[in-house]
Amino acid sequence: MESYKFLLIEKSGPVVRITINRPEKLNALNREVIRELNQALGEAEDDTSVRALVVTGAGEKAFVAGADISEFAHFNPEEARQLAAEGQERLFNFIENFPKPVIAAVNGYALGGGLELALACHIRLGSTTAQVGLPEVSLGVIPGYGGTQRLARVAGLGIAYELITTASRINAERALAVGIFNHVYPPDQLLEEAHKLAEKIAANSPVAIRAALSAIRAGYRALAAGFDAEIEAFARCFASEDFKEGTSAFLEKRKPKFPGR
Ligand code: CO8
Repeated sequence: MESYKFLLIEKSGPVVRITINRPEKLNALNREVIRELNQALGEAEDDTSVRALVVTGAGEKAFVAGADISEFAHFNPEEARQLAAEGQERLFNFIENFPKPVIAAVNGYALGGGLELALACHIRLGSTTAQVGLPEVSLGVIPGYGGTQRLARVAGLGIAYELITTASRINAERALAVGIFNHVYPPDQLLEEAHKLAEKIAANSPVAIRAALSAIRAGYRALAAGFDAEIEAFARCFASEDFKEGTSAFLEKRKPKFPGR
C-alpha cells in the first residue's frame, strides 16, 4: 500500500478507513490532498477484499474545514473553473460513483468543501460535536464541489437555499433533523459505529451492493447539468471584487465588507 503525506490508511478486515490528516489546517483540502484521496480510493476500488470504506478527519476539531482558501484566493476565473472541475472529477464524483459504500464519519467541522465531501459519500454519521455548513457566500464565492446540487438532493431545496444563502453553520442535532446525518453519536463512539455499519454492509453480497448503488444513483444522472452550471457560476465569482474582499478578509482574520460588485 502507498504511503501518503496527508492521509492515514487503516484496513481492518473488509473495511478501509481513510483519515484526512492535516489537523493543523483543520484538514482543509488542497490539490495534493485531493490527489492522494483519489489514489487511495483507487487502491480500495481495486482491492477485492475491501467491501466498504469509512472517511474521517484527524484530530478532535474537524472533519474537513473546506477547500484550502489560501490555495485559490489568488485564482482567476479560468483557474477556478479548472480547480473545481478537476476536484469534482477526481474526488467528489469518484466517491459518489464508487462501487463500494463510502461512509463519512463527520467528527467536527464539515464546512464548504468538507460538507461537500460528506455529501458525496453514500452515508453520513455525525459526532454530537459536529458543525456543518456551506459558508462560501461569506467569502464571495459559492460551493464548487457539488454542494449546490447534493445538499438540495439530500436535505431538500428549502434547506439548501437557507444554508447556502445564510452561510450558517448548523449543529449535529439540526443536521440529523434535516437528513444530512443518518445518525449522530458521541465523539468517542463515532468511529466504532461507523465500522459496525461498514461491517454490516460487508456481510452482504458485493455484487448486489454494486448493483444497488448504481441503481440508486441512476435516478440522479440528470443532475450532471447542475454540476456544470455550478462550476461556471463558481468560476464567475472569481472575477468579482466581493471574492477578493471575502478571501482577503478570511486570510487577514477580519470581517469582510462586501462592495457588491
Ligand atoms: N482553508 C485554509 N486554511 C484553513 C481553512 C480553510 N478552509 N480552515 C481553517 N484553516 C486554517 C486556519 O487558517 C488556521 O491556520 P493558521 O493556524 O495557520 O492561521 C488553522 O486552519 C486553524 O483554524 P482557525 O484558527 O481558524 O480555527 P478556529 O477554531 O478559530 O476556527 C473555523 C475554526 C470556524 C472552522 C475556521 O477555521 C473557519 O472559518 N475556516 C474556514 C471555513 C470555510 O470558510 N470553509 C469554506 C472554504 S471555501 C470552500 O470550501 C469552497 C469549496 C469549493 C471549492 C472548489 C474549488 C476550489
